[in-house]
Amino acid sequence: MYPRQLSRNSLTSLAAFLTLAIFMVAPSSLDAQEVGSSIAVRVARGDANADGFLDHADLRVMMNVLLGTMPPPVSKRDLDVNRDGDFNSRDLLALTAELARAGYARQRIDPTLERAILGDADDDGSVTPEDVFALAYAIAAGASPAAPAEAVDLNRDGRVDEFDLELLLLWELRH
Ligand SMILES: [Ca+2]
Ligand SMILES: [Ca+2]
Ligand SMILES: [Ca+2]
Repeated sequence: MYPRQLSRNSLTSLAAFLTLAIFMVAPSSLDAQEVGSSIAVRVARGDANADGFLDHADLRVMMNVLLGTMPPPVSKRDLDVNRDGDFNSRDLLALTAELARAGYARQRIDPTLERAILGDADDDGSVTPEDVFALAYAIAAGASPAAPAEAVDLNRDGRVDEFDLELLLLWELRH
């Protein structure tokens, strides 16, 4: 979904644009030390429509995301039902099996507590310039990045938006 190789030039251009943007909005507050630190996150595997339940509606959402007819409404972690670090047709099969195991009854989700790294938007285990791009692409596409929302909501206002992107970029520029 994202370009695998990102040039220095495109990062510099994005940095210049966002630095300008930062001067045009009220600065958000963030203890920049926190970016890169490990935090606990709630992950709801398979609850693709984020309604707190596992059922056929989630299968439909996952199928549409796989077909590219809708952006992922939740974090890729939430879609990674078989926990292999990726989201693909195997997760659709894993969710189908899970629904069958429960006799196709609607199940309430009990999210498992997992760890994530603050600012690691592409969820690869470290905070790098590629995370700025991953977050920028996700916000522009109206989709969720690979990381759980708690890991990229850097100003903790309950939304993942351009303010969080600015904070991540500022952190990247300082490191
Ligand atoms: Ca659901
Ligand atoms: Ca998977
Ligand atoms: Ca936010």
